[in-house]
Amino acid sequence: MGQLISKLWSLFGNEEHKLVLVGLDNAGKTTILYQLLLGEAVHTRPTIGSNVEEVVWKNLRFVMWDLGGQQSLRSAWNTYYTNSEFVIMVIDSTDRQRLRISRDELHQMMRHEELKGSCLLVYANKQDVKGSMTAAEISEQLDLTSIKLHPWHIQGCCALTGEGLHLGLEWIASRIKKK
Ligand SMILES: Nc1nc2c(ncn2[C@@H]2O[C@H](COP(=O)(O)OP(=O)(O)OP(=O)(O)O)[C@@H](O)[C@H]2O)c(=O)[nH]1
Ligand SMILES: [Mg+2]
Repeated sequence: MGQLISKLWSLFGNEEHKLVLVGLDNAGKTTILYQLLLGEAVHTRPTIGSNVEEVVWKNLRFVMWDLGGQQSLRSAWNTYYTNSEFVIMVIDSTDRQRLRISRDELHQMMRHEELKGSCLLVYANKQDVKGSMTAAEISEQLDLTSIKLHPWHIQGCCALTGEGLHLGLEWIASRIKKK
């Protein structure tokens, strides 16, 4: 009975899904959050702490936590992990030099006890910039295939136009349906 009610509840779109948006500073996390919320590119400043917004999409309600990515702020990411169903890691596809740092942050993060059972979406952002790395290249450099305990997916996107962002959400929706 309880399960039936919770299924009906989710069908009516009342269930909230918590997501955390992480990635290095300047990756485009805040731009993505507000592109999803407002459908436009907003002017951003480096995030100190976090932004949180409720994004409703196709009958799904997401509570999205956008975390500041500067080095000094990354150690606080884990304080947001509780009950997160999805991790969205945003990569600046033009930032070849710091991809190793992203890889290390990502693998350390996905080992965290509180993210057990979470799914990982990687946005390869800034695909509009000429010469940016492809999603396949980023996938390889991040060593995504070594992540066996979490379902993962990588999606190229451009937060300025919104291109690719909804394809990422489609994957998230498909994971929710599988639960
Ligand atoms: N060309 C291009 N620029 C982008 C894109 N997405 C974001 N930017 C720019 O990248 C810069 C950083 O974007 P933010 O969204 O503030 O980055 P952030 O990841 O939230 O950074 P922190 O808050 O410091 O962690 C801004 O100047 C954005 O306009 C994109 O898809 N293409
Ligand atoms: Mg930000």
